Amino acid sequence: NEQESGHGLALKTAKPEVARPPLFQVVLLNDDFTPMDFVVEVLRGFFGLDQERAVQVMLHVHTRGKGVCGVFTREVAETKVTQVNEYSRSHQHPLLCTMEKL
Ligand code: TYC
Repeated sequence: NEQESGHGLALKTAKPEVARPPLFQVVLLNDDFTPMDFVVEVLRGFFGLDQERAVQVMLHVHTRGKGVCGVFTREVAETKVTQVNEYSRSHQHPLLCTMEKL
């Protein structure tokens, strides 16, 4: 960002540099009770996955214990986590959604 301007003095120039915000994975955790169809509906409805990708992610969570729903900036990730957990609770399911900094 320093530039030589002929008289030997370095001047700060205005290179349009923008900081990339920290990113967060939104993660679903497995449990023994939430129906598979409900998890697929959550992945479609809150994360915009198509049926095939939603089933893949749900089965990954089911077999591996957790799985990534998407990657977002902090505010968007926090909103997804809150909305998914409230939605699951309102349907009496224990499904847990969390976030992890990348
Ligand atoms: N393990 C659940 C079942 O057998 C299905 C499930 C998948 C639950 C993913 C939660 O995040 C989850 N019905």
